[in-house]
Parts: sequence; C-alpha cells; structure tokens
Amino acid sequence: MNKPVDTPAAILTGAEAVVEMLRAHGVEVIFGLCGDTSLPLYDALARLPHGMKHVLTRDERHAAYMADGYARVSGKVGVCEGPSGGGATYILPGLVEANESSVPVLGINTDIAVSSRGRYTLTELDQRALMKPLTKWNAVLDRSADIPRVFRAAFNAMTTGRPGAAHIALPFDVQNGPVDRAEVWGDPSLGQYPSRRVAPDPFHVELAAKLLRAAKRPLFICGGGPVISGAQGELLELAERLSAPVATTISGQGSISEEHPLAVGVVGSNGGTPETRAVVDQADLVVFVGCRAGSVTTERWRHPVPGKVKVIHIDVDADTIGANYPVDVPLVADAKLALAALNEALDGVQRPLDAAAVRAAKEQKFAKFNALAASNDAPIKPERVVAELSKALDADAIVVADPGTPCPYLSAYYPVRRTGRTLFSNRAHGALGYSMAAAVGAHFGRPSVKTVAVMGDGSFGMCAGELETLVRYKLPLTLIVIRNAVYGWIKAGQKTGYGERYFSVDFGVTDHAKVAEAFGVKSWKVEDPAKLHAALKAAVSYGGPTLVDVECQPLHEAKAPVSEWVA
Ligand SMILES: Cc1ncc(C[n+]2csc(CCOP(=O)(O)OP(=O)(O)O)c2C)c(N)n1
Repeated sequence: MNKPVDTPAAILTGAEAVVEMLRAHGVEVIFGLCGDTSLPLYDALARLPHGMKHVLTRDERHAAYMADGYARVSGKVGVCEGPSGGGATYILPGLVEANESSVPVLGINTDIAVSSRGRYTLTELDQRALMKPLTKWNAVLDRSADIPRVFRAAFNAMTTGRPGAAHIALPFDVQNGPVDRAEVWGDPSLGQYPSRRVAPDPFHVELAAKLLRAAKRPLFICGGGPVISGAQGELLELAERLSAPVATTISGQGSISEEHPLAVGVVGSNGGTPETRAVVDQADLVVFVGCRAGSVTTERWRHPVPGKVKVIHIDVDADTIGANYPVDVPLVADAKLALAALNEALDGVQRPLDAAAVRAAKEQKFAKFNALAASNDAPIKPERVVAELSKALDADAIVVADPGTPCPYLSAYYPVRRTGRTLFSNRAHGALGYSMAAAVGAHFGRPSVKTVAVMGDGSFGMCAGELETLVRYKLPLTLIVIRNAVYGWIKAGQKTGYGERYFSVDFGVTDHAKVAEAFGVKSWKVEDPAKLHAALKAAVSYGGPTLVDVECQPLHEAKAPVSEWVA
C-alpha cells in the first residue's frame, strides 16, 4: 500500500486527500481544464509534492480522450478532470467511449457546494444521474470523510472484471472539509489493468479442448480482450499448436503481429474485405476471444453464420457470451488465463503449420491494395496515404485513427507489425475528433515512440483548438489530415443506399496547414502524390508537433474496405 506523502498534518483537506488518493494508486498524469469549482483541487495540486504531471487542455472532451489514449497504451488508469456544469457535459463523450471500449478512465468533475444544492446555483447539474448510465461506476461525494473509500472503490471498479470508466463528482465544500490522514491509503496495483484476473472453470476448459481437438478448421476472432489482458503469448502458442488462423476486430489489432503466417488481419464490415471474410466462412469452429461478436465484426451476424459453426466464447464479461451466437462452450475468464488453460489442456497437440489459405487471402487482398497505392492520381488515393505512412513509420510507432477514411483504410491495410496497442480507433461510439487528443494521451503513455493521428477534415473541425496544447507542450506528434471537403463516410452511404441523392454533406475547403501554422505547428500541404513520401518523412522525424494536410480522393469515390459499399 502506498502511504501518503510526508505532510505533518493529521487532518488533510478533501482536495489534498484527492491528490493523495490519486498518487496512492500510481497516477502519473492528469489531463484537465480548470474552473471556479476546481480552485481548491488546483491549489492542492499546486502545493503538494505529489510528482504527478497536470496537462492543461483546451476542451474537457479532449482531456477525457487524452486519458483514454494514455490508458490504452500504458496499461494504467487514465485520469481526467474538469469543473461543474459544462465541464461535466463536455467531459462525458470521452468517458462513454472509454467505458464502452473497456478502457479504465477516471473522470473527476468538481461541483457546486453541497450547501448550495437546489438553490438555482450557477452550473448546478445532477452529475450522478448524468454519469450513471454511461460509466461503470460513479459517485457524488456528499462529505469529505468519504473521499478515500470512494476513490478506492472507483479504482477497484475500473480495473477488475471488464475494465471501464468511473466518475466522481467532487463538490466545492467537500474539497475544503476534513479527512483523517490515516484513512488515506490505496493499492497501486489497482492503478493498472487488469488488476485482478478471473480463471476459467476447468469443466468448460475440458469441453473447449475437446471441441478444439475435433475441429478441422478452427479460427480465432479476437476483440480488444487479448490486448487488454496481455494474452498475446498464450494466443500465439495456441494458434500455432492448432495451426488456426487468427482474425481480429479493429480493437483486437495487436493481438498478433499481422506479419505472422496465421494472422488474417481485420474482419468485419469496417476494415474487412471479401478475402478476409472468406477465411471466416471456411471455419468450422470459431473461438471469440474478448470479443462481443457485434454488428461490425460479424457483418450484422452473417459471418460467421449463427448455428452453422461451433462457437467457443471467451470473455471476462459473462453478459457478452451468448448474446449474439449460440455458444457451445462459454469460458467466463480473463483471456490470458483462459488461453493458458487451453494450452495446458491441449498439451501434446501440435498440428503442422498450414497457412496456405491465409496466405492466399492476404496476397489477393494486398494485390488489389498495392495496385491502388501505386497510383499517381490526384487527388491522392487513400491507399497511397496508408502505403506511404507505413513506409515512413517504425513498427513500434503508435497510430490513432479517426472515423471516416482513416479507420477502415488503416485497419485494413496498415500493417500492425507488433503485438500490443500500436494502432487504435474509438470504435465504441466513433465520435469524430478523437484522434488528436487520444494521440496526445498516447504520447504521455509511451513517450519513447512516435505517435501519429490520422483524421478527416470533419474530425479536424471538431478538435482544432487543441493544437495549442500540442505546441505548448512541444509534443513531437504528427497529425495527418485527409482533406476532401466532405463528410465522406455519409456521402458514401447516400451514394450506395440512397440513389446518390446527396444532401447536406459537402463543406468548404480549409487550408489545414495554414491553420496549424497559425498555432505554431510545422506544416506541409500535399496535393502531388510524388511529394507525399518526403513530406511524411520530414514530418515524422521533426522534433515538435507537425501536420500534413493531404488532398485526398473523397471517400464516396474511393474503393474503401467497407462491405456495405463494396456489395
Ligand atoms: C461526433 C460525430 N458526429 C457525426 C458522426 C457521423 N459520421 C461518421 S463518419 C462522418 C463523416 C466523416 O467526415 P470526415 O471526418 O471529413 O472524414 P471522411 O469521411 O470525409 O473521410 C460522420 C459525419 C460521427 N461519427 N461523430
């Protein structure tokens, strides 16, 4: 247990206790934005020798996205904070995304004083009701003495079972009230996830092993679970033992290196292709690992066909098992422990490696991609952007993709060469404008590698103000803006599903390089595909924030790996 820092007082203020509780759980960085109700908390952060870094943001949405990006790559809880009223409504989108994506993020909003409740006080808001349906765990503090217990409960909830977001509302007078210093303690192991692992029922392990032995063409479909659980080693051992292909969802990328002969890549309606779908359709047994088998992964529950394949479903969250597919064997467990148990049960099984079907699927998929990526057409094809970016970045670089063009293209074609979290996107709610802030957080979580955010111009419009933060902290991030002056994803939907009746989806051209330059970001504008490589190389090797504005083929005219449009 971490003891509080050595301050002489036996009684701390509530705000001091909050700082101590964060430190006791191993928190290193807090992303946030100030407000009137936060003054005691900020003062405690200013006075105490806690060693934590506070990153001042320009929007609470981005503070929460930063905490999310930080948590995704560091394996630690991300922390964000903001004031009452608008600070709470603005921080909310990031908490929802984190919660639904199984990312532990703690949101703290300060609040009006308990003594001011119900008196039409400026910024009064029912934070308990606001956050309850959207977080895994939340509380509004009514008295200072509860601070230690409430923070311990929040860290426990965030990092056990299925990880998720927690929210604490911290009223002004609660920050000033007394807390007994002896109560201020925490377990730093709860600051990481998963902090406690759940082992599978041996009975179900035996049943699963029996099915795996009997299966002719078993296939793994990995969601975010294996990466969250750090189960990559156990997954690889089992896949190689069975010579079974490993497909992933977008969140599951990093479960296996996509260079491995058994790695299929992404399957599903966003980022999947007809070739990867064919591998799914060939399976006679599917093992979903830390995967909800949702609409995108399964192309609306059509691939695999429910009832036509045997299913083993591994998930730490029992609710997901059997929600969409009839399940032959449920394994309610941490992915690492479940896969380790299966390896043990299958000890002695070692099938010869047969990766011919996976190799053929990948070759076919990438032959089509490479032809488009070699194109010298202007506006530049998205395939060319992805190909040039993969050449410009090291295998350990982190790439964050916004919805629109970036997500399907990067998840389908950017080669994830490492296990662990190196490419990610906000797949729970897919709100535009996520990647820039998430990349900031990812940089703080893993500062030794290059981090890049790829966004559409729609996303840029939703996050541009945060450029100032990148400049203030001199962050060596590279932002790539796919400029096409349209909400392309929606226009593509109008093209394929609504007889090309385009309505209210086009917007004006912005010179993103000039905007970024005005903030102090070194920028490039690229319209000629021949100049893209040099610009990307220069941008990623520069020591401060950079932006590359790329004029791109609009998504509705491109050959995007999105199954509804391909059909
Ligand atoms: C906050 C939010 N509002 C609306 C949407 C719906 N939406 C999904 S993709 C998309 C278009 C994205 O446009 P842009 O960022 O320019 O990328 P493009 O599709 O043109 O590549 C929209 C509006 C969303 N995902 N998030």
